[in-house]
Amino acid sequence: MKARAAVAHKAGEKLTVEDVQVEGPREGEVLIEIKATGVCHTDAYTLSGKDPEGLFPAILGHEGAGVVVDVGPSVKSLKKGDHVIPLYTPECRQCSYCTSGKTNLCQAIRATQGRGLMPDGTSRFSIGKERIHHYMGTSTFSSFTVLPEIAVAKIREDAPFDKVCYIGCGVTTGIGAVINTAQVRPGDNVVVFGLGGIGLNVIQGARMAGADIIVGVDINPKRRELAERFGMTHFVNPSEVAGDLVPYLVDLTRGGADFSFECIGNVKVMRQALECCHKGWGTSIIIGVAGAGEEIATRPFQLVTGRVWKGTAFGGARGRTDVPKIVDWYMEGKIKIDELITHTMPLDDINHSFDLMHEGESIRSVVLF
Ligand code: NAD
Ligand code: DAO
Ligand code: ZN
Repeated sequence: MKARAAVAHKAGEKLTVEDVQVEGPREGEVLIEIKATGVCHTDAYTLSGKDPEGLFPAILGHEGAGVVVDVGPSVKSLKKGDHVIPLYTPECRQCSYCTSGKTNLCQAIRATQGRGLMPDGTSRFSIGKERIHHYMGTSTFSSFTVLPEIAVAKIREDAPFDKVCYIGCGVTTGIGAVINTAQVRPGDNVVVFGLGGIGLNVIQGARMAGADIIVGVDINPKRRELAERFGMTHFVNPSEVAGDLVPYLVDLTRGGADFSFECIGNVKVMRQALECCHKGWGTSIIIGVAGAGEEIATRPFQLVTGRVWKGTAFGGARGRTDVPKIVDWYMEGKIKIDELITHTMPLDDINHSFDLMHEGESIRSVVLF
């Protein structure tokens, strides 16, 4: 069948919106009509060419929502008409990672997903004779996409696609990092570095968890007002701090953060995030994705004296289990999403969403199909 998609032909070039061929679902796969997709920093990172795993040509996008329009043989958990969110982190519930109960990093389709292919080693996308790669197993910048059943979360039908698509990455990553990975408890003090699409969700997760002091750190002063509405209690602009940022944050949190979160992808900030943690127990969670080849550094004594360095992917969430619950939280008014979707646009204008992101103007742009 024909679909309309934004295609990334080469690293560093703009996407081109064009017709692509999409093959129907094979064994264990479903065809999804995408209704809305967010545009995340990670799409921009891959498009820029900095992603060592980036493959071209590809259809990017990993923050979508839509409707199942066809199912392949042996699909049991989904049917035509189901409302769904595609998952870049699948949940097979059978591999040793899933059954360990220790991680959300299901490995069932990891090898082929990393090569931009479906689990049988082929692509469902083409333009003429040219094969187009899938991206993160989701390729939501296409009006139709194909996913394995194990990488699809079924959601309630009254949830608006143009809002809950954001749960496909940013919302779940930020809130999940607080609840699943850090397990912030009432009264904890938290520092969040980077108040963009991820960091603001960390802030709202910290507020939900009952954190006491919630410090937000960002070089963009425009982020302050929204972060305050999401629960930030103190704003710090590093360029306005005289002297070192780390001791300033240690003072502000009365001895150091119980938890800090790096939501930028900057290895220098990752060090500050670790070192502003409380001696003896403070834990720093890396969420940001750093450039290829970059490394983190600190003095080992920081760890000897009890600080802990951790990371999280997709907020530690098990997608098929947790994503429908997060959609319920939104529908019940327990979490905010609308305020973070600052721009919407048709697929034809998708390149504008990358400009807005680079200019620091948007939190989330959502493309409507
Ligand atoms: P974003 O661009 O919306 O936000 C980044 C924020 O950091 C901006 O507000 C910017 O002003 C601020 N910033 C930049 N440099 C800074 C500095 N030196 N000090 C303080 N603030 C600074 O990006 P986002 O969509 O929120 O994504 C953040 C990071 O998270 C990216 O690296 C993205 O790839 C990554 N990410 C990780 C996961 C995961 O599962 N681990 C999931 C999604 C995104
Ligand atoms: O299982 O080895 C693995 C890789 C899982 C990939 C998880 C990616 C999470 C971070 C990338 C940013 C997502 C938008
Ligand atoms: Zn698994």
